[in-house]
Amino acid sequence: MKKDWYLKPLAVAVTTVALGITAAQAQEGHKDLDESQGAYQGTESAVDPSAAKSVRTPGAPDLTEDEFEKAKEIYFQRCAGCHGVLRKGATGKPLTTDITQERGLEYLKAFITYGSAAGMPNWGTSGDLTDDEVELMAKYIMHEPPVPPEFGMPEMMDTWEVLVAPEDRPTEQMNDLNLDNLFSVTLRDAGQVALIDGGSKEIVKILETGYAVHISRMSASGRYIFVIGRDAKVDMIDLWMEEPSIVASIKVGMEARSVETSKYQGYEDKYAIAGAYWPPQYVIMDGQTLEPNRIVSTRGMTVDTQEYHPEPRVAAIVGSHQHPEFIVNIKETGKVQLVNYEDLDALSTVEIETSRFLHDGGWDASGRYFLTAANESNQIVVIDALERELEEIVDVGKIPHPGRGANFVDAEHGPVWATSHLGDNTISLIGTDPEGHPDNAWKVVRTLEGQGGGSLFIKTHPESDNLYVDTALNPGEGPSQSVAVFDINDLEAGYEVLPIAEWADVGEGVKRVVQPEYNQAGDEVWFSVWNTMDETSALVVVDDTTRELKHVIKDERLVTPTGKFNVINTQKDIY
Ligand code: DHE
Repeated sequence: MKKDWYLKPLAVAVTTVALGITAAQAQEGHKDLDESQGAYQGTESAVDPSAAKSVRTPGAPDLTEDEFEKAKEIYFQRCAGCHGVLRKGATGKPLTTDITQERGLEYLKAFITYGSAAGMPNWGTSGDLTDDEVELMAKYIMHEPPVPPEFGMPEMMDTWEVLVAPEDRPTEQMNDLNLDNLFSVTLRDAGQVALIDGGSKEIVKILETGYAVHISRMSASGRYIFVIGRDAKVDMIDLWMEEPSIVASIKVGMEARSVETSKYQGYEDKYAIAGAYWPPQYVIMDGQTLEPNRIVSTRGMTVDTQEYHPEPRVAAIVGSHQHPEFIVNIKETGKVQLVNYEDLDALSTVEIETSRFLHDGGWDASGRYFLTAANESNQIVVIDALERELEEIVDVGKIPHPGRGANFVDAEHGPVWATSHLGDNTISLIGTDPEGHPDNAWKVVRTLEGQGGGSLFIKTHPESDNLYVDTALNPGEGPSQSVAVFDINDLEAGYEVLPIAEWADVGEGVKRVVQPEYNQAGDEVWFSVWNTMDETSALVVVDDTTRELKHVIKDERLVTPTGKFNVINTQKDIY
């Protein structure tokens, strides 16, 4: 298999059709594929394939040890992100042996070769896998999945490092950086973050973090950046050091996506929490040293059929401002846990049944309601963090993917929170003001038409009149290399397209434009022009007032930039 798996846009198949289509249909290929979803492929799982034990399965074609090992590696690299390590399914359909053996080798080969009409990539016809590899994978998924080992306290303690003890850290900021306007930029395939000064646009420092680093989150104080890699490595960066530096690190599992700190008054930064995909668990740590304190498994029953799920992965986590608790999304079971951290020896948790396949989300403008995508359910779940209950489940477009969403005032409908979608071109605006606009609360009050499917992130800012929507995973070069921008005061006028990748002028490559992020003042919007590792990427800064190009940050160290996190906007949940 070509070793250029990272060249493909990172993503996870956002939907797959039931495995009910016939082999002939699969042979059809996916002519009507909404290719934005096809572009959204499983990224390499951070689970080390060699860690999983091999298991032989009756009813499956024989494989040599070497073949099984090779297939296992391909599966962890290409498939686990969608189908789960145990192949129970999530954003990708289940691939358990009762299904795969019933479908048979020829069907599976066709399905892997041609993909599906709604998101399973065409691994064969795209050239990603050779015919032999396709056959190998078809045979492999007819075997029982190997189960990676658990990762508990002993393993975590082995990885836990305090590089600078709290008592040895500065008591005041030792550099003259404007920390409020600093950006932490994910350099995904480099496994690094770049700290970039929002004023000078200079790279202040590049820090080594976890493998396929994913997101950055801020401490309540705004002093520390917490970065998590897909390998579940959490790095804590102290921005007050003479040079911002990593002061503590830990691995909380073998694969993870989310990290947060305690935000409730009196508990600010007392605790940190990280959520893992494998093993499915979250870990509460000391907020100053990352010392692991409590590990909680998320295995349990799904909200719909109440069936046991062995791999309910932890998706978005936010720190409540209403109670001393973390709000934890559990993807496959569809449960939101409110984890009260007042007494870690007697952890009290409210488990709210919502909708399956929870993913990302953010606060409404008041900071009371947490709106989060149940993306494979085409819904937005609204949690009332004050009353600690489910407020509403709102049907929206196909596969909502809001990032943290966008809060603004719709001239006609009042305060709204918006999400765009992976599976269609719509943008759903949900009323968020039950006091002032009770008739609009927790309903889609307006639906806008964007450039196309494949949208990952939407953003605005209290100082801005603009709403930016990316279409990073749209199959068309046009939409994937540009962004749409709406005038919040005239939404029905439609959008203007900004040719961001063209402005970056980086030459060849996929050049996906991803994730708008404002600066502190809210008068600049930064975009990543996310190219493949061996091509040139860039960050493009747009003047929010004129919507014109203001600056391009090009530097060979900017390898596959994706998420960008402005310190004050991330710290204060401004979006
Ligand atoms: Fe992300 C947020 C999971 C692929 C860039 N991503 C999140 C969150 C989750 C998640 C659960 C919310 C974290 C939180 O708020 O605590 N992401 C996943 C996946 O499972 C998925 C689909 C596939 C995978 O195998 O990882 C995936 N994500 C991607 C990408 O391919 C992206 C586009 C590029 C990259 O860097 O990997 C990507 N994800 C992001 C970004 C955020 C994010 C930039 C934070 C958005 C924000 O504004 O907070």
